[in-house]
Amino acid sequence: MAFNFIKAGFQKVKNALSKTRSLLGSKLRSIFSREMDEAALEELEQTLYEADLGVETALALTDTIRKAKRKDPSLEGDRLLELLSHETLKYMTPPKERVMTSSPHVILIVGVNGSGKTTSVVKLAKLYQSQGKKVVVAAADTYRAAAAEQLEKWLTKLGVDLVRGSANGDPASVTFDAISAAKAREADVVIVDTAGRLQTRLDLMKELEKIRRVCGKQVLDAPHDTLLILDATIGQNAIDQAKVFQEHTPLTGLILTKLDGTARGGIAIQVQKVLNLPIQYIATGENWDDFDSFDPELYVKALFE
Ligand SMILES: Nc1nc2c(ncn2[C@@H]2O[C@H](COP(=O)(O)OP(=O)(O)OP(=O)(O)O)[C@@H](O)[C@H]2O)c(=O)[nH]1
Ligand SMILES: [Mg+2]
Repeated sequence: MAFNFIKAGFQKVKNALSKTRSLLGSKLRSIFSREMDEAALEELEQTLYEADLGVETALALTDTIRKAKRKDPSLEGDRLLELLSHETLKYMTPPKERVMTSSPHVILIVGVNGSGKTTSVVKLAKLYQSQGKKVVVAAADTYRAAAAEQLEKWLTKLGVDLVRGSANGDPASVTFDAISAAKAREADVVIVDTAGRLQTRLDLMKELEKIRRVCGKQVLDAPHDTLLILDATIGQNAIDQAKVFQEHTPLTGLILTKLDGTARGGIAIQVQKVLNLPIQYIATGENWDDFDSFDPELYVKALFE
């Protein structure tokens, strides 16, 4: 049973990463099937770089292979590829185990426009619901009327409660109302969907601060999680965005979205190394079920196999 579950999870990650796998995986197989000379090592470094693992990581990993081969020239491709996976895993942070001690547990979802916040809110609500948790969602993106409607449509289908405010209302007050409702209904989790904001807009960053303060007034230590949504298809930009968000808002983790749409899935590795934040979830498609807890081991295996 457990084994089948792991196998199914692995298959899903593999499918989602098919674009990365066809680029990275096939190149790696070709490199590691040849004699590992300096030309092959250079190609390895270039390939890792192209898959968005980052310059430093690409260099460091290549150097590890170079040294291993120098130490033991009889090492074959399979063993070297295994070593590469093993070393890559060292850059990954497993997601934080979340023990929900507060009632309700408040999760704030932030990110730039179009990164996949609202979609991820719905997927996350479904995930918690499937674990038997009562969820309330706050439609704190009050800038676009369509935002709350999009949430309402999906959450009604799921049977998850949504708290909406008036159009152009104050996102902090919607958040306040949603947490009040969650307390009254004895909900376990509140997920707050916020408007897309460019990390360079100071006024919008201040607005986030206000939303956070309101959460803290309602529930001790809330928001318990502040998850930044990063679109994997924008590569290096995602990292730059995250750095600026991190300066303004304390983040607890990341959700990496649209992994199905990129051949540069190595970004997951670079993101963790540079930002020192765990990836909590990955989104791998537009369907509700294209969403999973991040498993570094499965991820690396899917990348390199
Ligand atoms: N292929 C793919 N598409 C996704 C994924 N996540 C989100 N999308 C799509 O990306 C688009 C934007 O998603 P939203 O969830 O509306 O993004 P948002 O961050 O809420 O956008 P704003 O509220 O406008 O800032 C939609 O067309 C989604 O279907 C994913 O993991 N894979
Ligand atoms: Mg949205």
